[in-house]
Amino acid sequence: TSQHAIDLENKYGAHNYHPLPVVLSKGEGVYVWDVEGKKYFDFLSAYSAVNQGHCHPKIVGAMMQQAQTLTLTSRAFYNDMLGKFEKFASELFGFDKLLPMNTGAEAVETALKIARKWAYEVKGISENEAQIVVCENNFHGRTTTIISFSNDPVARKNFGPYTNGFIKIEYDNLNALEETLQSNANIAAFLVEPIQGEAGVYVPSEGYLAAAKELCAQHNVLFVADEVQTGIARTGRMLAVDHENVKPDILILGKAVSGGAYPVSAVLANDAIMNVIQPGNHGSTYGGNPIAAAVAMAALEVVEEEKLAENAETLGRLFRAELSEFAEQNDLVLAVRGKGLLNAILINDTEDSSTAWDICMKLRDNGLLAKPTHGNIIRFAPPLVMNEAQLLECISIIKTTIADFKS
Ligand code: IF1
Repeated sequence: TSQHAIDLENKYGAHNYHPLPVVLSKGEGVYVWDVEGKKYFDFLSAYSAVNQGHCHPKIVGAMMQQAQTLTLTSRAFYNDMLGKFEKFASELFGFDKLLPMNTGAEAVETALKIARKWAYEVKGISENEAQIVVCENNFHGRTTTIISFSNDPVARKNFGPYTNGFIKIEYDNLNALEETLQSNANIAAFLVEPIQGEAGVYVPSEGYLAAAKELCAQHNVLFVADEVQTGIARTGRMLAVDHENVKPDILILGKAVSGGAYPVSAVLANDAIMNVIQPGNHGSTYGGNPIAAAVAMAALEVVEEEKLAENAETLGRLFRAELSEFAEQNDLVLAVRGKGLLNAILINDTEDSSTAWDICMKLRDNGLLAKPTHGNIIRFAPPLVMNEAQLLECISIIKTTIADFKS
């Protein structure tokens, strides 16, 4: 039963999460089922890892075939799948080279290392002086270096001493970026999320990313886009930076690169940057393994074959139109915001309230799974394989649940 599974995790698992009390045992497309057999719409998609839908047959098929053939060689030897994946993804995203890792945080770490090495060896910054500009309220993962430049006390506190070399500026503030780049000659890179996920699906002003990229170019600073959550069609384009025709100097991908089937992440850059990495500088036992390569190629093909970016764009517009209209008549919902199928609603309560959580519990009872980010924001991010009829059913569940909600 559900309770048994929850008890097991509570007793034997570290308490590093606070899950919604639902125990899932099966998934297919936009649906998941709990151990009692109740069916739900998944409106989290494993934080946008499952953009292609649960257990996509093409992705699972590629994984099973590769799993029966060759799973891991380490990078001490070549394997016959990695190069194919590197070529496929480099051409798809328009870069010379790709460096494969496993998780999003590792890919962010990789990008930071590349940016620093580039700063010393190409830009000519003195040893140990390089700075990386990041944004307030960022989320880039949970390693010691990454939390060093987080400003979330829960993610950071008592994990010090912290890694140096980061300058924090306000997100969506071009003046702050320009002033920082002008006043400091030791800046290697600007690391940014095209939409801030954990901050509550915070979409920057139109033109921000393009102007930020231009400022970076003027100052010989690398523009590094963390598309771990926003990438792979989630926001209505293959990459969120595509909305502003921005080409990052370094692109960080994770999550849906594998469609949720396997941990795969990647960093892409052109030779002038990527070639600073030489044997021994960086790596990972599992990074670029044959299963990862086969799964990622299949997962990226699905995005193109099933036109998931176009679908996310169309359904996202429908979702926001319907929910903003609802927000006007309902006191509990203040606003809806987002891009493509990465959206959030703002609840009329304080950040430390439990209202968003309580609404998510009711949504669960009504067959839709979503998770709050902060006490007053609910993120809505279904798999991109959803169709219009399914989305309309979900919108109806969300409206009814909130209209009936009493705190
Ligand atoms: C958790 C948030 C989402 C990310 C960006 C790197 C990573 C992430 C932009 C690291 C990871 C996750 C991890 C997850 C919660 C989640 C999240 F709410 F915390 F912000 F998606 F919105 N860059 N995001 O969003 O990737 O190492 O996890 O593979 O449980 O911590 P990872």
